[in-house]
Amino acid sequence: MLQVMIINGPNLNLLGRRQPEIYGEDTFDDFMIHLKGKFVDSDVELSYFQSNHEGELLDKLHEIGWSYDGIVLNAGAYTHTSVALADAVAAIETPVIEVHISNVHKREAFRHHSFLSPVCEGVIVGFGLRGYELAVQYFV
Ligand code: CA2
Repeated sequence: MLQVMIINGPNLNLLGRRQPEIYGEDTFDDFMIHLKGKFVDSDVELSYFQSNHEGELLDKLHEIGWSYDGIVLNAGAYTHTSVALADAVAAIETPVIEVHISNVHKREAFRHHSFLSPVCEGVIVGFGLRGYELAVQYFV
């Protein structure tokens, strides 16, 4: 059974509660039920972790980065600021797909740069929550 973890960074716990015009109307917990249903016949176990704290995101990458088969990472605003997260993604063995719900390239210039993209296996932006499904599909 493949082990794939979705990791969300800061403020993504607010999904479905604020700014639905950018991030949609679904909470992530509701979306996880939908996503698990999509892969029910696949040989994959999906798990989910969210934190607003950079150090906790680093700890989770270190914890699973040598045992899981895939990581789907939306590091939120840390994408644009965190050398530490980029170093962790580069250090671990598990391949990481970077996902963004919104098309960051259509937004403010500070969202156009990602410290993570150069160390990720691939990048999916702008497809809403569907991007997480596309990323999991890559690992299955
Ligand atoms: O588009 C994405 O997925 C982002 O990673 C979301 C981050 C943003 O800083 C990145 O530039 C792009 C922000 C997450 C905030 O999520 C919210 C969700 C609902 C309501 C308010 C914020």
